[in-house]
Amino acid sequence: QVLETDLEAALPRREFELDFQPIMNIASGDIVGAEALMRWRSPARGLVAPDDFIPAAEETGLIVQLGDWALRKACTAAAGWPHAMRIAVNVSAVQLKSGTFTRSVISALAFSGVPADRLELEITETVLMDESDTVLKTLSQLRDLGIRIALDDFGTGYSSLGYLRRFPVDKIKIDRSFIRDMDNRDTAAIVRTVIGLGAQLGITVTAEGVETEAQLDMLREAGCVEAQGYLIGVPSKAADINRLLRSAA
Ligand code: G
Ligand code: G
Ligand code: G
Ligand code: MN
Ligand code: NA
Repeated sequence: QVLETDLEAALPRREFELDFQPIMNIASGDIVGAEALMRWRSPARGLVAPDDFIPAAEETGLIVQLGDWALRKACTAAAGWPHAMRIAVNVSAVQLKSGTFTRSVISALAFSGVPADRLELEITETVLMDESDTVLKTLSQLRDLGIRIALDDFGTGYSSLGYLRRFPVDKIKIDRSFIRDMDNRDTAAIVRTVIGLGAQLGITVTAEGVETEAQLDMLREAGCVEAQGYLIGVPSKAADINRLLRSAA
């Protein structure tokens, strides 16, 4: 069976799930929110990771519907969290180009009752590489609503610095490949430089893929604001993250 065909059927069959991974403020040690991560529980294929189905969903356009579902689901989950906790949701370039995305976001916030300033949308550089005015206009509208925009997988794309000038973001998430190799002197220097850049620009920097105390110590010394990764917490079911956030508040 072709992946695309299975994917189309998966949405009405309710085969998609969201897991949530906690994000920690390094200085205080407080959990400040969580990122929603999509999974596809396919009867034929087992549990499918987003890297293996998001590209196909983008090609067929299904990502627009699927993304709307994820946004609504994530905001609904966050509505039950303590009030300071933020919810981060990944957004595809295809969603931003659809021209209906701002409406979807407003609808998800209204439906869930979550205030705009608790929602963070994670985009990648490919989103900003797009020349289309729709994308930049949509991002500006979202920011005007008080929603935060995070640049995901930072450092893995092209000319990251140019995009920072092209569109003002609220947060940079340093890709986990850099954190993994931080015992390398040059990689550590790059990480420290990005953290310094964030501080200079007034942009929150989050380190992804933090797995060891040694990595966390280096990030703390460098002044990194937030950390996410297996050391802080693995992606978990809504009920488990709810419990964690409540005990953390
Ligand atoms: O039951 P649940 O809270 O998961 O559903 C929330 C809404 O999202 C329902 O109205 C459901 O029809 C819709 N929905 C669409 N696709 C999916 C999916 O893949 N999984 C789940 N759980 N709900 C989906
Ligand atoms: O959870 P995992 O490490 O397998 O996620 C891999 C990548 O898939 C993440 O880096 C993220 O960018 C992407 N991803 C996860 N959930 C979503 C989602 O809901 N929408 C989009 N567009 N991408 C997602
Ligand atoms: O949005 P993004 O592509 O950055 O999604 C984060 C991905 O990284 C998710 O698929 C998640 O499962 C994965 N991840 C989260 N924490 C860790 C970690 O500490 N180590 C590794 N190797 N992967 C992680
Ligand atoms: Mn992400
Ligand atoms: Na990332």
